[in-house]
Amino acid sequence: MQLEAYKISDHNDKLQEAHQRKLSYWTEEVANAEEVIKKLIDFQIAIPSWALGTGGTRFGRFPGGGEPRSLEEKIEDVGLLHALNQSSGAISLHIPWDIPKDGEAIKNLAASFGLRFDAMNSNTFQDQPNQEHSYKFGSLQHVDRAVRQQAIEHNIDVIRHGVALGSDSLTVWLSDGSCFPGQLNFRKAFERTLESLQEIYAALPDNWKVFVEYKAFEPNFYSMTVGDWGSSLLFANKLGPKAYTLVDLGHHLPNANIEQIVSLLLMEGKLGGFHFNDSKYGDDDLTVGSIRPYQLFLIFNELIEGMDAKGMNHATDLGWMIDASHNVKDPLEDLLQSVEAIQLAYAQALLVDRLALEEARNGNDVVRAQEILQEAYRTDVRPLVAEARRRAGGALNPLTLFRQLNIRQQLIGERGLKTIATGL
Ligand code: AOS
Ligand code: ZN
Ligand code: ZN
Repeated sequence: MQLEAYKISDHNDKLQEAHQRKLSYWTEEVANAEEVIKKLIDFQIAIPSWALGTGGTRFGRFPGGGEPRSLEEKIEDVGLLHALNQSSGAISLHIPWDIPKDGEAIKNLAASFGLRFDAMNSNTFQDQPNQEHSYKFGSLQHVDRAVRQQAIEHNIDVIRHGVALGSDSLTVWLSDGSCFPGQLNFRKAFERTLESLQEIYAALPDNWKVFVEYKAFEPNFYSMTVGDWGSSLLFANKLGPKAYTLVDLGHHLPNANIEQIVSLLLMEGKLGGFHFNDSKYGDDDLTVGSIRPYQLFLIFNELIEGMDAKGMNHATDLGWMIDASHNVKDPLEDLLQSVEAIQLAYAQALLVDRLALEEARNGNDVVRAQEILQEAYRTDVRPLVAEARRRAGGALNPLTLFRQLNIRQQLIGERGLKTIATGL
């Protein structure tokens, strides 16, 4: 389904007066409000194709209704999100879950919704029907050359699909590792993985990047071959200038200082992209900003500081993606919340008085430094984010409009109550 523009303008007209009242504080009192609005308009967050259906755990899955049954319907769903918030202008595909039958047609369909293709994701963590070799004991790290070769070829295939769609990056997340002490020679597993990644790297087109995603545990519970930012950075450095580290917020051991990791990776020019989500215990894939919003703000604070120090473009120089799994919420509602949470943290971080912060640091004024950060974090930037959406043609309140228009019920009407999207 397509969302007609008049539905958004009707909604905005009804909310305009109240919105204008809240916004006037910004436009009248705050010097850089216009700049923040412009940056928010440019900032797009890619939606993962695998988050459009209901997720599950190994204990079960409770599907919702009207889930997308095909790649075309996934694109349609992201198109709906983008129409509502004008900030979800890209989709990230996972192969083989999303193999396009006709690349050109899929590209055109996405373009008709104003969408482009963000990073392509390979999958060597599951066995597919008719697959010759199993990934039970790893893929790029496997002791058997034939298994490694199969996984390498799969990644190269994913690049090919991405080229046809106009994507320019590949995310490699490996579940490779070991479950028990003694199972694996860590050094040899690293070396085999590096060799395999080098073959994939060699197949990258000139303008492409490869993102090496790390994860502390799961599905392997004793060691992960790309287990932390240190090992990911080692791989990225050894591979070359087109290789970067990808930070998934849920992939750290408890209480890791992710903002510091981000700062150092940017310093090294090796931060490539993000998977946004939130967690309480592990890779919980909860809605970004729902558990630790202050941490999210601190991460954005370092992102802006580090990107500005390198003259990077906030909107285009890193891959911004969501990676979440919605077990109990409507996936589309959750994704609207996620995008908003990211925009709020970004806007708050743009408000940080960086000169004053530097001055406080140089004077060892710890209290003032904390106050400067918290001043920005405690500011209600929702009117700014809403204004950016309105100016771009989106809804002042996307979630409210999604519900008022009964979009989920309409999707159920079109697709049925018992549909299952491909993915986890
Ligand atoms: C797995 O934990 C990772 O976050 C990957 O990014 C993975 O490819 C994605 O979550 C889909 O399963
Ligand atoms: Zn991820
Ligand atoms: Zn994950």
